[in-house]
Amino acid sequence: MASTDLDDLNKKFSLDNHYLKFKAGEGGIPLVEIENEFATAVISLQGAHIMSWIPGGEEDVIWLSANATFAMGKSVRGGIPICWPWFGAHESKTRFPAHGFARTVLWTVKQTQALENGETQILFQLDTSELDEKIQAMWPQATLAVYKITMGKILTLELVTSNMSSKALMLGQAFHTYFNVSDIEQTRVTGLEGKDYLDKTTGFERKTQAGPITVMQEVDRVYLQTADDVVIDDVKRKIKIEKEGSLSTVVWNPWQEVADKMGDLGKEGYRHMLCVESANAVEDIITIAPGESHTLRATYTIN
Ligand code: TA6
Repeated sequence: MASTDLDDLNKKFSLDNHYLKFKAGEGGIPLVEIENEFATAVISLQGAHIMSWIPGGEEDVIWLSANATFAMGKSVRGGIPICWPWFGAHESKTRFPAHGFARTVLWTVKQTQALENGETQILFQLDTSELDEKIQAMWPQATLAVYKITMGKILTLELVTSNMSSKALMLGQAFHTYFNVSDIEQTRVTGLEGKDYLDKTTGFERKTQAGPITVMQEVDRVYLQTADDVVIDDVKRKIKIEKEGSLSTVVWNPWQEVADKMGDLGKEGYRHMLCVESANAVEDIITIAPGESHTLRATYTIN
């Protein structure tokens, strides 16, 4: 079961030579602050949701809305939400929450470690058989997620999903990362040229990407069969996204009108965020046999 006892968490998991402290965050939700010689990070225990990652000398790589609300059971606008065990709308039950339930439940901290190379590692776990009845009613299939975050000059995310049940598991998932960009109109995403995508803004029409991605209006796309690395080319810096175990790449910016309706994105928020998500979605969802696992891995590098 996920502990929210801060004294207990600090006693068990604080590290001698790296700063790592559990605190009460907004809305009373526990978070952990981490600092090492390379970077700082803030991670909420609800959703194992990374809120900030600042490598030395950089602005935050992760965008978090100034209008985000923090409450138990509510998703947060910004950061790195984990969409799991389905992506987007549930395939048959429209009343089920979008993007699954992993982002709105507390995850259990299993381990922290100061690595020899100076990076800090933290391990979270979510065991669906320990979740409340409401969630188990939506997802009766015993499933285990283990999420390892390695934080330094590079950020590495690794999510291992294990099927603990006796029938095949269909998994949709994403690191729904909100990247902080200085000016959306001058931002380019490269690496997906010539790839097919489903355009959610035109009823999931299938289209082909011509040239780098630019964002001058609402963009909501699932690029299919894309194991490729992508680069977000911001005027100030380049963010390289490398991934494994991910066949879809989602690119999303709601633009002004949709953002205004959402309410928690802030007035000018859409100008400074871009979601580029390492995912397995729609046609690329993963089948995991009983007793087997799947690993989704992404690394973010700045230059
Ligand atoms: O990943 C893109 C997307 O699925 C969009 O369609 C958009 O609605 C976004 O995620 C945000 O979803 P949320 O449930 O966090 O409001």
